[in-house]
Amino acid sequence: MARYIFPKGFLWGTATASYQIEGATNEDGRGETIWDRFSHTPGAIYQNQNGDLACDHYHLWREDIKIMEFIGLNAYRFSIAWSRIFPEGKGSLNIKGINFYKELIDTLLSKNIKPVITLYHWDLPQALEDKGGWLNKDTAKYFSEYAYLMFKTFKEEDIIWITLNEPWVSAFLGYGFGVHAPGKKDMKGAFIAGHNLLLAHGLAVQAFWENGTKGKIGITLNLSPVYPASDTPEDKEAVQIQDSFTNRWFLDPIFYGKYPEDIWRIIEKNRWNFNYSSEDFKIISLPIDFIGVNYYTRAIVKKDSENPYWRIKHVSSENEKTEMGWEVYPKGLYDLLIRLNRDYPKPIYITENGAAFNDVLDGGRVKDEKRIDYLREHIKEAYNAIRDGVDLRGYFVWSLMDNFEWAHGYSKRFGIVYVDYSTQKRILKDSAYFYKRVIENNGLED
Ligand code: IFM
Repeated sequence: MARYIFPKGFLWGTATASYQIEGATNEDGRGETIWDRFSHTPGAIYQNQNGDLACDHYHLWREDIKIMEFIGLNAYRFSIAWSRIFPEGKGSLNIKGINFYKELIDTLLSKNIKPVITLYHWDLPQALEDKGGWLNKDTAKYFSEYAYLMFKTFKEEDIIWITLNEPWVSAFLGYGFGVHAPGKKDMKGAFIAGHNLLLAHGLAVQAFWENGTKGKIGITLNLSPVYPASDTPEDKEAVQIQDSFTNRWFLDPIFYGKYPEDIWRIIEKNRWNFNYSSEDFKIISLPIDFIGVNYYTRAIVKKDSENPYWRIKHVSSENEKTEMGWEVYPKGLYDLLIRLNRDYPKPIYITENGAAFNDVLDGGRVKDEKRIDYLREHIKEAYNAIRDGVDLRGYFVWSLMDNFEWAHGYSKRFGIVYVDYSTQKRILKDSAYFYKRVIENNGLED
């Protein structure tokens, strides 16, 4: 029997995000966000659903914390809605918004659940989007002012702060491919948005260090290891391009203060170049405490001369897929962690890992065996990475509960807790009981 027992003090958490769970979008002075606007645009979201009510966590958060206590979490990752603090993104602040998060944070701390707080999980105040959003460099400055206020408010608390969640997704799905808010379709714009997001991250890190905040600071990136479809030099080159575009485009500036050259060449060829100064990179690469990794699946690519921009094509494997169509590939998590440890050495938290499956509530129970298998196999690979030298400090299941899955609305369920959206009743799935046992044992036996 193999044993996978994690180091003492390892964080076992779950993750959520404000727009996906809170609801109460018009309450207590919260300002409109790009996701309110986008989700109310006909045709943008599956069945025109929106986050107006979501899981009503804004009202049910006490009950949700009780669930966290029952599962035994020692950490909880959530995000602050910028527009609850600054309804217009800047200027006058909204004390009711601060009080909401203060109560939430105090309660978590009183239950020994460490708050892991994302400052930006995609819900940009609409007032800032009206001035250009992430295409406007000023947004980075306003973000750092909001971040500074949060660091000051919670200066004495032992919090893990995450500046941004998945800036690649914000930039490319929001400004390049138009499938996320604000729904813009312009590749040059996506690269500019990405740069300003990186700058926002750096300025917030600067604010963190200047303020002498007690906690820790880092960023969360969505990362996928890339594998070639064959051993040909062409397919290996395709791997390089895909890796530079999705992984290194954000890692390299943060760790080494520069963009990967191969992508910059593609940018120039397509006349997507934008201006930036070397000063920007000094800020973007300010030291951080850790890197947050969101891992769901891997990418397999081959060369494709027909593709006008990237000359690569994604290839599907025969392996099992989740409801999102994402291949289940636990070994990819191991490969990714080993590579990060080699090329970008820093403590790591797996800030998201999980799967959407077609859960059925039957007689008050959800037997989500596939999710249990998914979690078990990924937790084992996380353990293997620690065994092989990776400084991994925590693991967060996405998600605590089913929620608003962006353009997919409520059609994809990622939670270990089932949400009956007609009553807002929470029902622990079998995976929640599985995770409870993992936490009690600080690992697995298999
Ligand atoms: O729901 C999202 C989350 O907001 C960011 N990471 C991926 C999750 C699943 O798609």
